[in-house]
Amino acid sequence: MADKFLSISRRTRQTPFTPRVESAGVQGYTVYNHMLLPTFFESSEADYWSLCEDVQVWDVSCERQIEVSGPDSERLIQLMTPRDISKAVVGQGLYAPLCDENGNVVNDPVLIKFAPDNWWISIADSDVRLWARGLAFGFGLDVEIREAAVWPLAVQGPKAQELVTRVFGDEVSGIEFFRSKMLEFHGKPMMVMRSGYSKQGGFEIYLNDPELALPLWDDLFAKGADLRVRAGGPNLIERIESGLLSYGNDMNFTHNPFECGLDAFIDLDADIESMSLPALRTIKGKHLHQLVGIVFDEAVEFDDFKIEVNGKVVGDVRSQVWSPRYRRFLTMVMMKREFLSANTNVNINGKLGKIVDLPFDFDAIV
Ligand code: THG
Repeated sequence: MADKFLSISRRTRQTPFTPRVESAGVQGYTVYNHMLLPTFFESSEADYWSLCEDVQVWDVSCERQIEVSGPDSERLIQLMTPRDISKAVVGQGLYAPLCDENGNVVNDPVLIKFAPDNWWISIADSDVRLWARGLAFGFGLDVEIREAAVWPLAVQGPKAQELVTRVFGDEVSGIEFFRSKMLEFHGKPMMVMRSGYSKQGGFEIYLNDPELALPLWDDLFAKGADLRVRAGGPNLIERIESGLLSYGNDMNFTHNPFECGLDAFIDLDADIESMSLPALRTIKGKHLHQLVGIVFDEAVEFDDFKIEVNGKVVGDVRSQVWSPRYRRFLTMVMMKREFLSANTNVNINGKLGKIVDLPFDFDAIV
């Protein structure tokens, strides 16, 4: 489908950074959690090289923070995820699927233990607040649930640490992966976490005062000029090469975490109260699909995103991109496991695709 203009209204919420995103020359937006998310500035490919070689500032305000506070907050978070959160420390982030009573994926957020009775669910694109409020009511939990007045700004790329240090000081280098510190900007403490939706390294600054949005953006650009800082956004090429999943694209509420390859984030044997664990223990090993990579030497056009073999649909193309670095066409496909057990290739209109595990192992592919 060709790109169209997006009609913007109050429902497609802007962010405190939008004025600067606009003046930086944004060319594409998507809508994520009912909020604008910039997709590209110069071009997807030019943005990709800038991200991999220098440093970028991303308005990821749309990673909304669903704040759960009160005495039952940890109990509610644990009910929602099959990942054991009991050992998390304050300031830690945990990538964790949220799963329903059937074991299906509701969202794949970063969970943040902000304080002992205060958790933030840094959500992907689905309405977690509604589900959380329904669960809290149904289970009779003593919690408050709201969307926090917080707008994350990501700084990503090999020069991200240098840039964030120039703005927030030397304490930045001591932040470990998926850990955070409260650091001051204009006298106001904000959470700075070593995290972000790329594998190029970097940080996320959780802006908690909209008045400081433009000063923060401007400071990053003033101090990063010699680092060739650019505006960017989650980059399709980079995230597919890196095997980062995108909820709503690669998987949705009809898939379970085994099908998505999220096994590492499920503590099947943990003695925890998680509403999806009974179902997940039953499903494990018997799931019908598997998200895999299929690699082609040249771009392929799919009919209706379906992979058909001998007139039968064996897979569903969820994401695809041309990789300029590896000069391969990379697809992420939800395949029938039955087909995978007997095949290592597919043939689409005469083009041979090699089926591989995710994340892509380019040493083996190229
Ligand atoms: N940052 C924050 N919130 C988010 C995202 C983010 N919410 C939405 C979306 N992105 C959630 N999706 C992901 C997917 C992967 C990762 C983070 C968020 C990720 N994974 C690492 C990996 O796969 O190597 C490590 C996970 C771990 O070890 O815990 O970083 O980007 N705030």
